[in-house]
Amino acid sequence: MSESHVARSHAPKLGAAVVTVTALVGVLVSLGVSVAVVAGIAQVARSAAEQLTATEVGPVDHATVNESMEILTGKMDGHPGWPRYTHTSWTVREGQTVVLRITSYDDGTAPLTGAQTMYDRVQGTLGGTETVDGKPVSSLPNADVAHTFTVVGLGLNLGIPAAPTGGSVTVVARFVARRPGTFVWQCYAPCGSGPNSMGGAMSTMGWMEGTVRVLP
Ligand SMILES: [Cu+2]
Repeated sequence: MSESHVARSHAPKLGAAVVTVTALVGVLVSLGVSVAVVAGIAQVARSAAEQLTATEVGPVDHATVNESMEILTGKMDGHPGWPRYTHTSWTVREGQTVVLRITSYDDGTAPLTGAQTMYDRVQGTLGGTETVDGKPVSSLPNADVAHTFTVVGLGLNLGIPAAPTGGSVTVVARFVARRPGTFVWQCYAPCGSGPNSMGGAMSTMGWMEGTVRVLP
């Protein structure tokens, strides 16, 4: 059962509570209880209702949340030939604007091949762009691609270019998680080992794949 369903199913109860308080206030006033005391009771009832709402429905979304990932080289993570994303699993709320910052230290390229060349285009972000070291782009030259951050279930695709040797490159993108669920993200650039460079890090959870959880 989704949380929004929980919230909805509690709404009538909350409404009933407010009606009850209003009725009670009317009775107390007619009994001659001071207006100040009645106002106090109403205030307590209201803040209890607000607390209930805050606990059960959760914070109102449309807020902006920040998520930061890094891409380490195989040398940096102790597994030569195995580049790795950090912070591979994270959770946001449906409707939140996510500012995703990916800093890569990997200077190797892994140009996309075949049908996967479509992943050199930025997709699913606000404005259809990402920034690369502050410069907005809507796609990357395929030869520059080192990794992608691709969440098929959310229609999101970011390209990560190779970093300058000994330095880093930072990609920032904004997107709204519009569907609740748990979505696997993957890198689609052939940055792994073995046949077609699709083994090793490319096929290992916590290296070039992970999950994005979107709470309803
Ligand atoms: Cu990769």
